[in-house]
Amino acid sequence: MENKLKQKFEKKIQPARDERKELISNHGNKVIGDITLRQIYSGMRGMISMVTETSKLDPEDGIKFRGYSLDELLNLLPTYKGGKQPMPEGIFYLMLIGELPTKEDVELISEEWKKRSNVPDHVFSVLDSFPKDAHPMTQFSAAILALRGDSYFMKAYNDGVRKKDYWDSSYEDSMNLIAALPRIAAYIYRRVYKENRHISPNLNLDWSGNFAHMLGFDNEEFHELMRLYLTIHADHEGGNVSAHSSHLVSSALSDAYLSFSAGMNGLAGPLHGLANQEVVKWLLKMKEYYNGDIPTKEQVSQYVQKTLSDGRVIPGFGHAVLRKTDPRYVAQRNFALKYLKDYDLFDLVSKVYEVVPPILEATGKVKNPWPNVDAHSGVLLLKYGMQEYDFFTVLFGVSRSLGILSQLIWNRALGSPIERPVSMPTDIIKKNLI
Ligand code: CMX
Repeated sequence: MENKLKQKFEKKIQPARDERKELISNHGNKVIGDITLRQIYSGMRGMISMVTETSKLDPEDGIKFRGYSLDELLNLLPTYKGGKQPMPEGIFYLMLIGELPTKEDVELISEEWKKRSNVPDHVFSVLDSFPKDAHPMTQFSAAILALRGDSYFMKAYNDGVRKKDYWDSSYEDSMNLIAALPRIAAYIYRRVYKENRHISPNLNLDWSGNFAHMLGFDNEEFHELMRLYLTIHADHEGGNVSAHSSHLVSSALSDAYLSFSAGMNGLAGPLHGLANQEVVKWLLKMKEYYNGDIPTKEQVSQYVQKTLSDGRVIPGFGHAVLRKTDPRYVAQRNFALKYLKDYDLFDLVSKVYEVVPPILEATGKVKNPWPNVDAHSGVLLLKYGMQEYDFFTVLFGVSRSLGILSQLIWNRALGSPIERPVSMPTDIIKKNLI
């Protein structure tokens, strides 16, 4: 399979190179957006400044992967035998090749990742040297760097590989890294929370199923949840903090390990991926505040007001691009409506969904009062017994590897240049106003 996928990818390269060359030489001077002073002071919001092939985020319609909405993909991507949820192998194929996968394509990727899933012992030694209370994202990022000794790209680069062939060793690194991540993540989980009682991989399972198994969850419903979870978190176009920081670092020809680890350091921030842990903390604190009972809508409303008046954000709500309920939230809510109907924390999440948007809207400043992906993911995991919420961002990170690394392979194939925008001090900006 490896060759099949790699060969298929290789066939896509030249036409894409020609297309990019043609676009730049025939339309290179076309202006595709103006930049305002407000934008450069506001985190470059809305500024078109990079090219990402794998997915595109629409403020109203949400994420589209190679033109397909999440809703469509939940029906179109191949599922695991007897299951209903999409397999993340499928979304990886779609992002890399640009076409919908067949069941066979997906099964072959599963097999390929199994073959590459061995993690060298020194990576576990690095993890064992961390204090157990080091945040799981710190351990995750460090373990990715520890894997780097195996970088095919760095070896090829040191051996003088030609630019047009950079993609080949980057493909190898990316496939190896994706294959190793579940084992690394599961090792962190079992080390920190389960007294180092590790579970050997079950290579009869798919990527998600084996990950769930190594974490210690063999319930088939949880395996299905993992497939959904690892699919929907995979990519959110190129400008979000994790994808963009990986992209920036890889543009200096840093290999897949250095680049992906950089992205994970961005994902670990509370305004980005760490929000999934913050949501659970906030929900559980709210429950505790009301003596362990699920609060009424009025009480939720009071608690939300209190959070805002304490000068804090409501975690899991708002977005820099989206302007409606995140389709990834809806996908998880639909899963919960099927499997978690009577779960009290799902009831709380549903109340929060009703109560928060009008309150955020009334502040007059929040541009998107609706929930994002992180508002829902935590309770799904809690329901199946995964209580250790400071681990949740690692799950997000495992999934995000699919988007970031398929894009990295493309960037190498297309010879994307080093990223180097221009910055300005305020006094020069002021002079330009006159
Ligand atoms: N609760 C309270 N205030 C919020 C808010 C929220 N959920 N979302 C935005 N605001 C505030 C901002 O802090 C900002 O306030 P100031 O002007 O006082 O600084 C104002 O509303 C305008 O912000 P915005 O333009 O609507 O939002 P941004 O693009 O600046 O920020 C985001 C987007 C996601 C960082 C923000 O909505 C937020 O902090 N949300 C909570 C954290 C969260 O859920 N992050 C996860 C996002 C998804 C992901 O990446 O995983």
